[in-house]
Amino acid sequence: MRALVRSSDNPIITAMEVPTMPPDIDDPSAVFNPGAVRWGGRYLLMLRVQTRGRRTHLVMAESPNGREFTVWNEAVHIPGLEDFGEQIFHVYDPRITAIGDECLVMFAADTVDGCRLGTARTRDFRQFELVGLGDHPDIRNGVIFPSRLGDRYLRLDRPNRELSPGEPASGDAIVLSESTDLVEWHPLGVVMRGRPRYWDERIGAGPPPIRTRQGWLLVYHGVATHFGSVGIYQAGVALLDLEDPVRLLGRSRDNVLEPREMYELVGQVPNVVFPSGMIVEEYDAEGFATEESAVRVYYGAADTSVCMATGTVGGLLAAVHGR
Ligand code: BMA
Repeated sequence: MRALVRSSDNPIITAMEVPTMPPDIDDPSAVFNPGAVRWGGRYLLMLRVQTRGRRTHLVMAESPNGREFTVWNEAVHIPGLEDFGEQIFHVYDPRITAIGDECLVMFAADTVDGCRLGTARTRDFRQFELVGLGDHPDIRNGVIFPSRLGDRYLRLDRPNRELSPGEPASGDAIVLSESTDLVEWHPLGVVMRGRPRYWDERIGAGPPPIRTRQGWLLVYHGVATHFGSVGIYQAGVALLDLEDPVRLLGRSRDNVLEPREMYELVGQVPNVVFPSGMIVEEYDAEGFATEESAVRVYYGAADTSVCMATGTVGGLLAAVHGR
């Protein structure tokens, strides 16, 4: 049985639905890799919009039902990013975590010294406050857990390093880190590594993990790099210990979503499904996602459009154990 089933409306958002926002956004090339959250009774996505100049903008979209989205007509502005003292070329791949009465957005920021992970906070997705830009030399795929452990925030991240000579730096380990101020992060240990020669040789967290009674449910992406073509980006699932999330409890043997449809196989970067947002419909009174609950996973397809796949928490948990 498939743990995730594509929406028949895919792709649910294409570049054609992004309104013109002069002077920066006009007839953009692509929209993909969205962060997702249910907030204020609405489903919200933070889209990565790419223009013909290959410049990146973040733009919100909203929906009453998680399927039909309207893209806002103003781009996200995070004050303070422009005078950071170091040129930021792109801000992209935002992951959204609702925690307490606010949302934290963790985003990748490309600089001349590599990729950094920045954090912004918001309550309405109109006004943002920059919390900080971490100073790890090269890191990506940062996702903040939706609850704290005492006074510590937890996140999963993916340090980059040169894995093959001449190729862009990438990563093969998901690391658990902690912070009290969301600016300085300290690594606690490696949660999981890539599996050479299989579907997930290089890996990175997808959306922020979901709290279930069995553990933290994580959707992650894996890249198979051992083919002659470009890497194949797929999605899989893992389960981390609730009290000690550096402890991996299980991990799907196979992927649960891989490029198969034309909109995933062909585009700006072919052969990519990149899960970045996930919304769980139902939590019990103690804040655990119920196994019956529907799940919506939002993903970028071929770095070109936004797609959705659905399943249940129980179905994803079963896939962790390869059942
Ligand atoms: C990764 C990131 C993602 C992108 C993917 C496929 O390294 O840059 O933003 O979607 O590659 O190009």
